Amino acid sequence: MKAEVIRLLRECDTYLSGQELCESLHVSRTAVWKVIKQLKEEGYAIEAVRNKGYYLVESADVLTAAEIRSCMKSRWMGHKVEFREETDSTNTEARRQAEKGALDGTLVVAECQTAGKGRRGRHWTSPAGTGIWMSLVLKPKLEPSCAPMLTLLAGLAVSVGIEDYCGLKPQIKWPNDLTLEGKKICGILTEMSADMEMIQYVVVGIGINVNIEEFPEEIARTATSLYLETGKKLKRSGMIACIVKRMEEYYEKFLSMADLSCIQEDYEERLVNLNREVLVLASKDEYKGICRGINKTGELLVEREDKSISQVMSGEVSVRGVYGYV
Ligand code: BTX
Repeated sequence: MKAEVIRLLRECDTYLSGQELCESLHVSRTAVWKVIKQLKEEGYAIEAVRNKGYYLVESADVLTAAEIRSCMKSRWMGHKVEFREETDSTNTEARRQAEKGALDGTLVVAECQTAGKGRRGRHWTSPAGTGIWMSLVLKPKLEPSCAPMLTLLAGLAVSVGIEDYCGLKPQIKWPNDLTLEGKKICGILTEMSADMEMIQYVVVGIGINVNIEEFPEEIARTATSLYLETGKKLKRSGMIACIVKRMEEYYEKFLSMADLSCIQEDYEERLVNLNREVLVLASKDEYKGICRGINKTGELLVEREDKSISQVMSGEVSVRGVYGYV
C-alpha cells in the first residue's frame, strides 16, 4: 500500500485529498494518515493542508522497497523487492534468497554493501547513500553455458536504462563494465548455480556509481560517477526502474532465441572499443588486435595482424585499450 500511496502522490500534480486516497486504496483515513507520517519520517516532503489534502513537494533520493516498487514500470521483473539498509553483498543476499526459493525476477537492493564483490575475489567499493547496488535473481531454462551472455544483456540494459532516465549514454567495455569519458561508472557480476544440463538460477549483480562525490585513492583515476560527470545528483529509484524495464525487455527476447542476436547491433553501437586497438591478456597468450564487435554468443571478435578473427571468451581474458583502462 505504501508504494501505491507514493505512486498516487507522484502522479498527481496538485493536492490529493485523503478521501481520494482512501477510496483508491480501499483503506481507512487513519491508515492513510499513518503511511503519510511514515513517509515524512523517511524523508519525503509532503504538505498536508486542511480541506485540500496531501501534496508531494519533492521526493528526495529515498531508497526503500516501497519507493522502488512505486517507480517500477516492468511487467514482472523486479516486482518482488528485497531491500536492505546494509548487507555484505547484494549478490550473496540474492543467492541466499534464491536458495530459499525466491521468485524469478526478485530484485535485491542495498543502500550499502560491506563486502561488495567484483570478479575473481576483487572488492567493489559500495558506500552508503550514493550508489545503486542491486542484484536480480533469474531462472532461465537454459544450459549453464548461456549464463555469461546475461552479463552482456545487463550491460546493455544498464546503458540504455540510464539513457532513458537521464539522457546520458554510457559506453560498454566488454564484458562487464560501463564507462563515461573512459572511466568506470558501473560493474556487473554474474554468478550461477547449475547442474550439468540446466541453470538453477543466475544472480546478475549491478553496481552503479550514481551520486558518489569522491573515490578512494586506489580507484580515483579509473572510476567516476554520474554526478562527477554531470554535476547533477540523480534519484536512484527511478533509474533502477528504467534499468529493470530494459532488462525485462532484452531478457524476454534473449529467452526466445537463447543467444544475443536480438541485441547484437545495439550492443556494438555502445561498445567503447569498437574498431579500436585492444590488448588481449589471456593466461597463456597476449596479443594486440582491432575489436570488431561481438558474435551472437557474446564473444569479442578481435582481428589479428594476419587478418584472422579471434573469438575471445569472457572469463578467460582481460581486455585493455592499449592506451589505458579503456
Ligand atoms: P571487476 O572485477 O571487473 O572490477 C573490480 C575492480 O574495479 C576493483 O578491483 C577496483 O579496481 C575497481 N572498483 C572497485 N569499486 C569500484 C567502483 N565503485 N567504481 C569503479 N571501479 C571500482 C566488476 O568487477 C563487477 C562489480 C559488480 C558490483 C556489483 S554491486 C551489486 C552486486 N553485489 C556485489 O557484491 N557485486 C555486484
